[in-house]
Amino acid sequence: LECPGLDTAAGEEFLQEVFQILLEEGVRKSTDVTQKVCDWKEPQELRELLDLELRSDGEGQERLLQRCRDVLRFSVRTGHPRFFNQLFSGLDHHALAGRFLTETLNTSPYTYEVAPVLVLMEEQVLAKLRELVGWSSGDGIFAPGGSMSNTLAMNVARFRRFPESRSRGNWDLPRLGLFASQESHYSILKGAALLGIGTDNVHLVRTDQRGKMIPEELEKEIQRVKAEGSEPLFVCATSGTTVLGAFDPLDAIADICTRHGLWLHVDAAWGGSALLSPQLRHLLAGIHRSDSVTWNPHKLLMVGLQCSAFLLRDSSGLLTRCHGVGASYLFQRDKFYDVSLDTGDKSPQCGRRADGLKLWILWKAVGTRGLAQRVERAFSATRYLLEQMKRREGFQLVMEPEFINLCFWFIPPSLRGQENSPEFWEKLGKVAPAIKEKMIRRGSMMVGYQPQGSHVNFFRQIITNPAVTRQDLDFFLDEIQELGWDL
Ligand code: ABU
Repeated sequence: LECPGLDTAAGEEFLQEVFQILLEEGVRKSTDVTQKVCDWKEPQELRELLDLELRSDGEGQERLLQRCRDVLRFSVRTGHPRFFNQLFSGLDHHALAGRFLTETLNTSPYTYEVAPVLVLMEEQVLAKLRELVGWSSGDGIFAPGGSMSNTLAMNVARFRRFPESRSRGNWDLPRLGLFASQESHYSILKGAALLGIGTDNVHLVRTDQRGKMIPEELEKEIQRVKAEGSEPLFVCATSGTTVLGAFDPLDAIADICTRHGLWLHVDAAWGGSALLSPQLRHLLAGIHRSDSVTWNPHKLLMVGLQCSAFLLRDSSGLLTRCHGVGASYLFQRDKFYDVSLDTGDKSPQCGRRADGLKLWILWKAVGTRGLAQRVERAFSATRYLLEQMKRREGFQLVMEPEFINLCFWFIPPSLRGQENSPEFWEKLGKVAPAIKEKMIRRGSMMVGYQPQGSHVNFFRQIITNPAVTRQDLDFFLDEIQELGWDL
């Protein structure tokens, strides 16, 4: 113990090298359109290439640096302008700086004393997001992803109606009813299971052709569930469904919730960022009438995984009353500063990532206007792609996009003209997986596909990265046509 057990000089030298690698391979090369999006390897080949075994002795610096390079080389380049696979993509340099800062600080924003800067930034960012929702006061906390934010909403809703359930559990509660659309995120089911409410008590409300919840169907479901003796509690409306990008009619749903005294949560994980744009915020008209909102800036705003805000209209301390336990070693009431800044008890987590910092620094860098432009650019890029798609042979839309989700089939020449044959749709359902396999093996681009309801597999193209240019979008269409031509 006479001297430190860490060689800080060697550590710093190592980090300097790692930063070079990060900048060159992780930032520059990963966002360079002339590079591949991915370098596909079969799992066993990749295991061997990575030499994953953990041994008794450590390795030297050169070997470790090579390992860092390998991580970057064999990982998918989600910052690449031709990565369209998820609702997140792209690499924002300011937000990445925020992520570096967060990692370096290595603290939890549960108390002001260990994270003074981060607590204040979180407070500021949450207040700005609430303001965009239309609330001048309220509460909130960052959660580890939209699924957890949605689950927090259900938990707080249950607590508000049945405060005693916190201590007594579910055993003497009535059978509760939760409502969300057929297109809602799967986290509503997961959350119901996790909270002991039960997936059977999630009632999936019918949607229209565009994937929007039908308010009359919600009303009917509520009546039906009541007649069966359950107690309706919570409605989750979705602003930007995962696949189709549908926005539920919030005002009509809010009317129903008011009439029945139900908690209205809006899962705006994907579509929330449209609130920044004066030309797109109408998609969420009525959101200010909700009780809570999930909004994931890591998606459309390119903040980096993960950054999910759970926003609450209540400003009476409901969040802390619902989740708080007041651990005496963290949340001492006799501290010398304003202990309302010890926000950790708003969350069921203890250790928590400081996800507000990267959004704060990005917001400082580009301003509210810059964030809005980011959303509008993604919207315009989708319109460009849509127009081009309509001019080309073989592309068939699942529906006209309302937002950024562009859903389509590619019909190879061998299937054209057979649209009325009984096997057409079955054969078409095999096209997207086949094209996807080819593009991944080639490493040229990545785009997601899925079946949905009665629709066989179709592509869901998502553009969130402002680095994407017209050339990338033309390339996208050329590549789909080329890869699908001889299927
Ligand atoms: N929360 C679901 C997002 C998954 C996707 O990127 O499609």
